[in-house]
Amino acid sequence: MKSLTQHYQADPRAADHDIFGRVAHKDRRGFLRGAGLSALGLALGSAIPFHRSMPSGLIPVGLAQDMIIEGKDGLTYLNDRPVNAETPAHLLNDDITPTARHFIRNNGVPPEGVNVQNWRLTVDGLVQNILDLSIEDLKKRFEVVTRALVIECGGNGRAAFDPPASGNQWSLGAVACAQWTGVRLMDVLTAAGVGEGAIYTAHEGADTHLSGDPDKMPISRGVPIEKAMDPNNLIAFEMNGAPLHAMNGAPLRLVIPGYPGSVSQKWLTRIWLRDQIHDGPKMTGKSYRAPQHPVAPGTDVPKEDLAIIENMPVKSLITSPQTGAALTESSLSIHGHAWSGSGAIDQVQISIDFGATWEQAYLKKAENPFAWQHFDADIEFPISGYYEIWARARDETGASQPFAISWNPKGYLNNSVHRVAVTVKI
Ligand SMILES: Nc1nc2c(c(=O)[nH]1)N[C@H]1C(S)=C(S)[C@@H](COP(=O)(O)O)O[C@H]1N2
Ligand SMILES: [Mo]
Repeated sequence: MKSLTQHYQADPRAADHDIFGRVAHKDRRGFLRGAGLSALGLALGSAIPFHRSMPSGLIPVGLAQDMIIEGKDGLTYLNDRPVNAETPAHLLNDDITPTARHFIRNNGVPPEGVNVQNWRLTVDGLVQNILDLSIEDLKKRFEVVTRALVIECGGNGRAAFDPPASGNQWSLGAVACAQWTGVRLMDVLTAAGVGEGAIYTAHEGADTHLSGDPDKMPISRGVPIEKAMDPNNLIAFEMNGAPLHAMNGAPLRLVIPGYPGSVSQKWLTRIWLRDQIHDGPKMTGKSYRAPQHPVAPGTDVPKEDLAIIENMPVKSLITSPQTGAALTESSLSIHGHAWSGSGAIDQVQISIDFGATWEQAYLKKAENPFAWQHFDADIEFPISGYYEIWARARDETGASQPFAISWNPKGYLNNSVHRVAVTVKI
């Protein structure tokens, strides 16, 4: 049996055509029919009796989950080209996210045949000295540090938007906190000498555009110089004590915590200092932008009213129990993490009565700035029945999590209260 991945590896255009029909490469929402359906049946190893009821563009779960990426485990695949995979909340229970459980968000095709020895990073643009560094140079010239840092995709939680927002339908798991080792971005920029007039960085990576066009980059974002000079940002070459995973940017990437994950360029080859806000792919238009003021769900917000997303909002995730759990005891320990792009978390509260009353969770201090903080709480269910466990975090700026999604057109920044449903039969 040929997997969807193998099919795509062998011939992506043919695979698109077979699976999505003729409109495939531009718009995958083609109707599955004719040759497409029989190819699908072939790939699945059996016919699809109810194919007439299949919504257009649907990838059978039997195929999407058939992906195997070495070194990854338990992820839910949203797409296979580009690869996008998130981690179910209950598999994010570790204090430090194992590499196997770190989500993957690709906009293009990862580079192949990566050679660590020959890898170069160029730092240029408005700098006093252009740098052209190997990974060995980075290790020799700069202090090597290890930090636990949260990376969260700006679109994490998009699946809950109503009306829906287009883009990857992430539920809760496009977030992770791995232990990253590398050199400080600040130290490298200082060595290059930030030139007068430099206000923004521009990041480039070695991945290629889905179209195959070598002149197009899948994504190139940047941050204001003040953010770039934050000592917590890393140019990382290790993840959890081992070389980076191929899907998480091997051999070199940026980790710029606190901002949307999209600024943390993977397969990093160039940092370019500019005298204007960077205008690379996914920096312009409506990408990674949100209205500055709340808007009613479904509002068509003009471009001028959208601002580039900077600090990610305060958020928490319950990692135990798992939603849907059938519990047989009245006492339960709850576990999870909380984080914010704007500083430490100072409180996490738990409710099992739909927010009528809240109990303080025990909150650990962060291992270092921009690491997530773990919380635990012991609760008692009074009687058998259906419960929702809710968690709500507050950061040191006083910001807390809303109940409703603050809707925006592209489905970013969903930090609404996490709700886990359980049944209790004592
Ligand atoms: N070169 C490159 N860097 C990239 C991306 C990409 O597609 N190409 N995706 C970005 C986005 S949108 C996110 S959320 C993070 C995800 O990092 P991860 O895949 O290691 O979880 O990488 C960012 N860096
Ligand atoms: Mo992202």
